[in-house]
Order: sequence, then C-alpha cells, then structure tokens
Amino acid sequence: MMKFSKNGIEKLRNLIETSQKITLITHYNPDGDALGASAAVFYYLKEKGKDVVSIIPNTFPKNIGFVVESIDYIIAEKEFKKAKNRILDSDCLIVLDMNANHRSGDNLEKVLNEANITKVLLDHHVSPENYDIVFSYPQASATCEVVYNVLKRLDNKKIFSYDVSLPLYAGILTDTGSFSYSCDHSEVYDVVSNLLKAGLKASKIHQKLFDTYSYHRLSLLGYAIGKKFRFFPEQRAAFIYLTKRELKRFHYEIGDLEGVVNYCLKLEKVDFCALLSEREDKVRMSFRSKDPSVDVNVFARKYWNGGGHVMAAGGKSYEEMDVVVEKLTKQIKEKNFLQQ
Ligand SMILES: [Mn+2]
Repeated sequence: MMKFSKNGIEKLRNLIETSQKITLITHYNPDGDALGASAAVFYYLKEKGKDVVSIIPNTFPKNIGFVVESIDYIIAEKEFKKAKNRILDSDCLIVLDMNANHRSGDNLEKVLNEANITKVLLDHHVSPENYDIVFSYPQASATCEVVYNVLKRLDNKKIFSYDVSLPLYAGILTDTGSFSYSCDHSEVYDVVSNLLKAGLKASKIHQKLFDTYSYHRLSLLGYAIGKKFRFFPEQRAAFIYLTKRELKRFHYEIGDLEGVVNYCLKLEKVDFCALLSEREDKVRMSFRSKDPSVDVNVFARKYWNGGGHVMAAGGKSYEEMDVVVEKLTKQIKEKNFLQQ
C-alpha cells in the first residue's frame, strides 16, 4: 500500500552515513506518536554510533513520558537557546510527525527555517511542506508505522532492538486509539507483529499508557460528559466545552483531556464531534469524525485555523469561549462540516 522509493531510501542511507551530529524534532504538544517516533529514531541512530539529540517543543503528558525517559532530549520551551544551538550545529535534521515547520511552535519555526542543513521528513499528515528527503504517507496509521517501514528498508531487516521497537509500538497504539481507527490496512498488523517479536509485552504497554488516570482526571471526564456536553441528534453532531476555571477546579494537568473528544463519537447518532478547551490565550479545538465523508481536516482549515487528518484534526480560536460555542453551534446547525 505504501510505496517507498529506492532512491529516497538510498539518499537517506547516505545522509545518515555521512552525518555524525543528527537532531530530531517533532510537533508542539507532542503525543505518543511524536514521542514514539522520536525515541525510536533516537535509539536506531544511537545504535549506529551517532551523536543524536531529540528536540521536544514543550512538555508532554505524564503517561507517555516513559517512552522518552532514557533518550537525550531538550525541551525547547525550557531551554530554547540550547535547542536552537543544537539545531544550527547539526549535520542534518529529521522531522517527525509534523508536516510543516510551524507545527513545532513559533520560535522553533524560525530556527528551522534558517537552519541551512538537510532536512528529512517522516510523517503521515496531509500536504507536507517541502523538505529535502520526504517520506509522507497520510494513509499510514501513525508516523511510527512510517518510521518502521523506512528503518526496515534502510537495514534490510524486520526485527529491531527492544529500545527501537517499544516506542514504535506505543506510537501506533496511541495514534490508532488502541487499534480502533486508521488501522484498516493489514500491513500495520505485520508491523506490530514484528515489533512484538523484539520481546515487548503488549498488555503491560497498554496499561502503562492508558490505565494511569488520576482521581481528578476521571472526575473531570465525568463532569465533561455529564454537564458540558451538547448533542445535536438531527445533525449527528456533538461537542464538549470546558473553560479555564473548570479545568482548574479539576486540577488539570497536561494530558488530562487526551481522548475526551472520542467519547462524543461513542454515541451511535454522532458522526462529527468537537472538544473545546480554554487555555491561557485561546480556545483549543479538537475535531473527530466517524466517517471519511465528514472531513474534519477541511472543516478545521476552513473555519478554525487548523488542520490534521480526515477523521481527526485540531484548530484554535482567540475569541471568548461563549463566542466560540455560539459559532460552532451555528456551524453545526447549518451542517457546515458537511459542506466542503
Ligand atoms: Mn501521528
């Protein structure tokens, strides 16, 4: 299903051979796939004796932290100068799980734009920007699936070390909602089968990733569904909205809203849904769809300064929460999410 050009693989192999200092970068608000891809490529290159550092734009949810706990990384939001110098000082850059430089945040975007080094893209988002070597597969379940396929071709082998395999598995698991979406192609199961052969314990990894709620997080979920849920049966749509004050009341920590948007899709009579959460200076929006005919990537791009995938996308607004709620309600009533 995914075609990997021999020429591209050859170019990447040469680049890795001739580079010593290699830097990895991923998107702002990194998720399991972003961190998984970063950790897997880190270990792969480390095993080849390279000087590798992973740049992570900002902090990440606690539950996926174990994936990167033993790699060398710089959190750019905490140590921006260090991150910048590292990038500018590298022989090449590998860009993971993002399709454009601005996805790593405003400050890093400038550094990436000015860094005059070879840039490699490994990703699964639509419409990638121009990079020197590109492996972009929107039909892949996760960037980690793309990474596996590239490494497999680079080294002509199917089974990698435990260190490389574990983060790839974690990335695919999180980006498919534990194999519930973006996983209709049989190839992805060949990939995870080969990953498990490295000795991973799939059930333990699942527990570590998903059964780690704090009491407050579960209470917030109950409140969100019980009190802040809007359902539009006629339009087959729903959304949840949470203000800053509410998040504070439930001792919000990064990652606590992970997956909350998907609860709306559990309704049989919902094809489109959204989660609105108020942050310091904006309202963050996540969109989900149950059917490819409802393209939330297009919807997020057109109306909410965002984008992503056909069935999962993000957006943002700098207006007040009640204004955003009103606008989205109007869009739902007019079925704008269908009018592409
Ligand atoms: Mn991803």
